[in-house]
Parts: sequence; C-alpha cells; structure tokens
Amino acid sequence: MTTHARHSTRQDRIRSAAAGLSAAVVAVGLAELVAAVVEPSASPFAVIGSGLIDLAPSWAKDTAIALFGTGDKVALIVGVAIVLAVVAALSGFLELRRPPIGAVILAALGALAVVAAMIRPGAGPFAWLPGLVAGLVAVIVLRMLVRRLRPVAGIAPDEIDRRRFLIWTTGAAAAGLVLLIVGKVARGATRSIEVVRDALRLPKPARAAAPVPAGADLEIPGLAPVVTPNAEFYRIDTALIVPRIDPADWSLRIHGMVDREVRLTWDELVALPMQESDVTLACVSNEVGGSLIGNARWLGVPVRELLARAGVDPDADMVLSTSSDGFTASTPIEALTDDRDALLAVGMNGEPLPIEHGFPARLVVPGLYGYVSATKWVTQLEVTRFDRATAYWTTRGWSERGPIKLQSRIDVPRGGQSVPAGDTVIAGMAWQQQVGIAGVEVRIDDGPWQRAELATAISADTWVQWSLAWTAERGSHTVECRALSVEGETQTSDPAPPAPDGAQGWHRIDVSVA
Ligand SMILES: Nc1nc2c(c(=O)[nH]1)N[C@H]1C(S)=C(S)[C@@H](COP(=O)(O)O)O[C@H]1N2
Ligand SMILES: [Mo]
Repeated sequence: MTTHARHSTRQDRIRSAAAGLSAAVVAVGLAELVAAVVEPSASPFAVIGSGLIDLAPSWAKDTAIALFGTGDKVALIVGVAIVLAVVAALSGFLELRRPPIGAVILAALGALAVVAAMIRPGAGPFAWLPGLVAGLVAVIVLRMLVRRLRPVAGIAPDEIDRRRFLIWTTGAAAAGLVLLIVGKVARGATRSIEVVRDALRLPKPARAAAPVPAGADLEIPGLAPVVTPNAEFYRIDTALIVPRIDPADWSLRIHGMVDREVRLTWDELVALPMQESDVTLACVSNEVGGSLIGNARWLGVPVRELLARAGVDPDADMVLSTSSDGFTASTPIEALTDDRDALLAVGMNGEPLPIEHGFPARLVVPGLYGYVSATKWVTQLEVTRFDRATAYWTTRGWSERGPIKLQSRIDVPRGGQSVPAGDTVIAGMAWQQQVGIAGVEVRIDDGPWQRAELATAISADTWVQWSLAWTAERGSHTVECRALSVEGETQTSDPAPPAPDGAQGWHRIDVSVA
C-alpha cells in the first residue's frame, strides 16, 4: 500500500464520519421542524430526553440535579446530542466499510424516536411522524453522501468528486442547522416543556390530605373511579395552542385593589407550605348525565395566604384571574379567602399539573364551576369588583357567578344499554361541592323512590359514588336518580340547559332488559 493510498484511507474515514454526522444533523433538523409544526411534544429530543428521565433510576436523577442544578435539563439535552453525534459519526464510518450497517443504525435511531414519542403519556395522533422523518432522511442522506466516497468499478473517486462530497456534506449539515433554528423559532421559547415538567420535583405537602377512605370506591365496572386519573380527566379550555410555560419563566402578579403589589416566582411559590386537598372540578357546560367533571388530589398554596401578602382592600368583592393566554375568570373574593382552601395548585394526583391542565400553576376553588374559578396557566390575580371588571365567559352571556348545582348521574347501566334479566346493579355519582351529599334516590319506571347506598365520601368537596341493587325484569325500563344534599335540598326535577349557570334536572336513562 502506498503512502498516498493510506493517506486517502484515513481521509475517507474522516469523510465518512462527517457524512454520518451531516446526515444526522439534517435529519434531526427536519424532524424538529416537523415536530414544531405538527406536534411539539413529539420532538425527538424531548421524547428521548423524557424517556431517559423516566428510565433513569432516582439516584441518577439526584446526581444530575446535584451536578447541574437547574441546568440538569440542558445537561440532559447536551448529553443526548453528544451521544447522537458519536453514534452518527460511527454510522457513517460503518456505512462506508460495511454497508448497510450504518444506514441500519440510523434507521434504528429513528425507530427509537418513534417508539419514545408514541409511548409518552398524552401522545397525540402524529407523535410518530417526526421520528419517522428523522429515520428516513438520515438513511437517504447518509447513503447519498457515502456513495460519493466509494470507488466505482475499482476506480478511486477523483478529487472533483471529493470536492463535491465536501460541498454536499457541509451543505446538508448547514441545512440541518438552519432547520433546527427555524423549528426552534417556530415553537418559540417553549422547547421541551415536557422534559422540564418530567424532571420537576414537587415539595411534600405541609398539610397532607388523609388517604382516600377504603369505602370511597365501590369499584363497579362502568362506574367512574372516585379519583379520576389525570389522563382521563376532562379538559375544557379556549386554548387552541396549549400554553407551554417553563416554571423558570413563570410568575404570579397580584395587583389591583391591594395595599402592595406582589410578584411571586416559581421558586418562591414552591418554597411556601403546601396543602393537599381532594376537590371535584366541574364544568358549567356539563349536561345532566354528562362527563365534564372529574375528581383529583390537588397540591398547592391556599390563595388566601397569597392575597393576605398583598393586603386586600375591603371594598373589593372579586378576583379576576388571568391566564398566560388571556382567559379570565371572576371569582367572588370570599370563595378565595374563606376556609374552603381555594388553592393555587401546582400538583394533580401526585404529579406536576399536566400541561393541558394548567402547568405550571392553576386555581382550584371548591364549590364553583371551572369557568369562574379554575384558571389554568394562571399568571395574574387582579383584586377588583364585579362592577368594574367582567370575565371571559360572562361577556359571552354566562352567569357572573357560578356556584355548582346539586347533581347526580347514572353511570351503570349506560343509557340505551341492554342488560340481562336478573340481579344487577344501578350505580352512579352525586355531588354538590362545599355542601356535601346526604343521599341519593332512584326510581325505576313509575315505582317508588328507593334510597341508594352511598359510598364513603372523601369530603364535601368531592363527588360520591352510589349504588342500588336491582332485580331487572324483562322489558324496557326507565331509571332516574336524584341527590339529597347535606343541607336538606332535593335535586330539582326542573330541567335547565347548561347556559347560563349550569344544567339541572334529573338524569334519566332507558334500559332494555333481555
Ligand atoms: N386558561 C384557561 N383556564 C381555564 C379555562 C380556559 O379556557 N382557559 N377554562 C375553564 C373551564 S370552563 C373549566 S370547566 C376548567 C376545566 O379544567 P380542566 O381542563 O383541567 O378539567 O378550566 C377552567 N380554566
Ligand atoms: Mo367549564
């Protein structure tokens, strides 16, 4: 082997590694851009980073945090990028020597990104797309570039080809970097909020909620669980694009009719004593028998304590809360200052608020419909008066105040379902937050009202399950239910649509027994 040949071999090795690197950069750039446009949460970097965080044992996370502090997510991303660069360079080298091993490795990385994106909780319908794009582009570009390094029919590629190779390789890498930047701009400063959220550790509650009582969940198939898993929690908001707020950039401003304006950062907020409470959230748009209601264990700071810091003007009667995307809710000030423990919540069922449920902070006020109380992505509390400010839904014809109405619903059997004759069960939920449920009655056809059995209530602020044994006889039947409150109220039969202040009436279903 001549000196010249050995020289060019080493150069080819470097060139092939550069080809691998360049293919990876253009693939990642395009995939990140596709993710930014189609599904930001499916960014290959974010999903692989999140996957690594999930997979990492807690000691590794603790070490990363100890080493890098709040820079741990940056460190993670840089780490992923370095590993990717090394593997890509190696793939280029292998593609030249032992094709198609290099292409297979890059395709496998793309597949990994697809899988990591699809198994994320809350993965959207196009979560697979960025990874697929990355894999395809990486393989195509790699094969294109490496082909130029390969001798054709025993003739070594000449210097012109090599120059062209250099231009293509640099061009692809440059294009990839431009795509990355465009993708980042497209997504604003919101990159990988999932990674930030996944790595976030919430403080332990200073006042923990008691465990959910053993008898609170009857565990009847088809009956809503008494604690709603986050993934199944109804979502209602006006946000076409979900606000993606890094806690590091978040702050809450309390202003208006106060003695002194207060601005609270995330670090200041989570340093305060936290309280846990179980609260059932309900949407005013929920139809009788509807499912726009859910129950969660919230972690947060009582709003009362935050307002006290600012000093509330006694003439104020309302707090207008505003979210980062401009949604507003008007909450009577007494609901935020009395002992019901309205929370500025940061946690939901043991994890940070899901992004679509208000990450990093939202309001949770027992006893009021969400539209006048439960502002997600909340950034401002303006202490004011009902005669001075009007909230988002109030300007659209909904009631200025929204106390939750006494309601109940039948979950089992489902309306329209046919059930086999014989012994079966009727079961459902009942609620009037802040008041509490004393009983539920069920009527079958035009028979007498029968008292259902109540599950153990978690608290007056949560819904409660109920059930009634039923010996179903062949034929068509109607089943109705009505709740009785702790205050002695009976749920009204008088029907009303959701607008302007919440649906009412009895839930009634038709069942055919075969
Ligand atoms: N920022 C913001 N917060 C909001 C809303 C909204 O549109 N934007 N909708 C409210 C309504 S109408 C309801 S019922 C609850 C629903 O909360 P969830 O999506 O977490 O269940 O959020 C409230 N908070
Ligand atoms: Mo709502």
